[in-house]
Amino acid sequence: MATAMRLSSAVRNASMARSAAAWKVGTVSGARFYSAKSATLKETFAAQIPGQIEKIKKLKKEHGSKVIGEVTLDQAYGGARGIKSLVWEGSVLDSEEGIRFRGKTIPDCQELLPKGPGGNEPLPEGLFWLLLTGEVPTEQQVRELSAEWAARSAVPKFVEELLDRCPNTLHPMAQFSLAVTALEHESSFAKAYAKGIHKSQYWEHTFEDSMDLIAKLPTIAARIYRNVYHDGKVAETQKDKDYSYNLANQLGFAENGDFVELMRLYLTIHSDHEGGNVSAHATHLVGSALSSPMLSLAAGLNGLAGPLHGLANQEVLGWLTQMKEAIGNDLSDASIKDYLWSTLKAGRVVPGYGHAVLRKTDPRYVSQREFAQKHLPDDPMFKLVSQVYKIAPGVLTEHGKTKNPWPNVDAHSGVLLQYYGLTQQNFYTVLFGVSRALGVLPQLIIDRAVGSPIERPKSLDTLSYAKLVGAKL
Ligand code: CMX
Repeated sequence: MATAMRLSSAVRNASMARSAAAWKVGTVSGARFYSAKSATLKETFAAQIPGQIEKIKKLKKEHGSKVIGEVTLDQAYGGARGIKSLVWEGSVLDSEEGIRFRGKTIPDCQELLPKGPGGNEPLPEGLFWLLLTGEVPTEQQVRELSAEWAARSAVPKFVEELLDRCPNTLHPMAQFSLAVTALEHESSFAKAYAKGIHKSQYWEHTFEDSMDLIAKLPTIAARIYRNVYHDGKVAETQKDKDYSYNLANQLGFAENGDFVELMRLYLTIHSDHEGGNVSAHATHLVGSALSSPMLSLAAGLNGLAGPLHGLANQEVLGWLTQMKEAIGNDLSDASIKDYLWSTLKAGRVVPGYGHAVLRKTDPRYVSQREFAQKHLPDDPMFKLVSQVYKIAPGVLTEHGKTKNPWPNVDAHSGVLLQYYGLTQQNFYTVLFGVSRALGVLPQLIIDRAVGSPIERPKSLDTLSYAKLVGAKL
């Protein structure tokens, strides 16, 4: 109906772009470039919208009343675990196999996505493209996306000043969330909505905001890092470099090419983990009220900052450091086992182990382990991590509580970062947050493009649940 017909000019431009083998003239940072025309990300996505809307409409019309699951009382009291009620196009998490981004495993992405100059790791720009469109971009499309993000990277002065005024004792994640919230001031979506726009235009403003937001995150993250731990000076974004290079450079680590490669891998694998995890779900939920991408992402970041979710990567390094202090150079099986039991007996969780969905070693852990085996095989902390990997699953199984005794993504990331000198673990979740934006914002754009409704599951009180199951309390 009208939604499909009223599609914005971007859709028309997209079909024109595809039919014309034209040459494109552009400017990035004042420099004109000439290149064979390839569709931009916005054009590519715009061209998909009518088909996607039709697919969903057909699916709902023909099968809308079919039952797709049942809900037990345990699930209602158990954090909604396993209840199918969210739509998330970018990735699906299999409990045994791990994550697939648009059907592609992490090794597939490492093979298929364009790499950085002279590097082996995929560029997160390519993953963003894949998550939004389901298509693997060309080298040129990815280079143009890098240039576009670099061109949009300037952070408003008042946001920089906000960060500069934060006490160093305010956790970096709280500072990050504050800065992202403050970017609301620049929101194209919020401004357009206040003026009054047609629903069919929501996605374009969401797209523009998401691109701006992502582009500014490295500078914001680096400002927090340089303010809290160094001299407060942040390098300019280099307009001819990729996103991960710029993040590494602004943090102060780009001289080491391996660190830049690590950032490419890190930002790619931490991006998306389907829709039910706290940060993805929170972004999606807040976005469903048509809050701007800035406010929606800030909500997700606040969730990521919890120790059972993203903050676990900070917790892991702290826990490993304490273990090292306690056991010294004795990395024997018995010594690691004792330490694990002392953690469990103290009523604490073993950080970096367990998962709400996964039931095997997280492939994101595996890819980081492979990176370590290649780049830092003799690092003492990597050796400790490897020993914990050998012993912890057995101890956790014997402990008998966790449904998944295997490591998740957070069990490995800190050890890689500390090896290159990024030792301030309280900062780690900010890097996770930069990456998570690349996963949750594509879905927000898709939600707005296909007209997803405001989210509003049903809640009941305990008395009502008791009645429902025929129990007397
Ligand atoms: N160490 C000790 N106990 C653990 C555990 C661990 N690593 N993982 C789970 N358990 C315990 C739970 O606390 C729970 O105990 P209670 O019954 O006393 O409440 C029991 O095992 C059952 O939990 P589960 O169903 O296996 O796991 P959940 O889905 O409830 O929770 C998670 C998943 C990740 C929060 C949990 O495994 C955990 O706390 N892990 C450590 C923190 C961590 O690494 N978080 C990062 C996850 C990845 C991410 O989101 O970034």
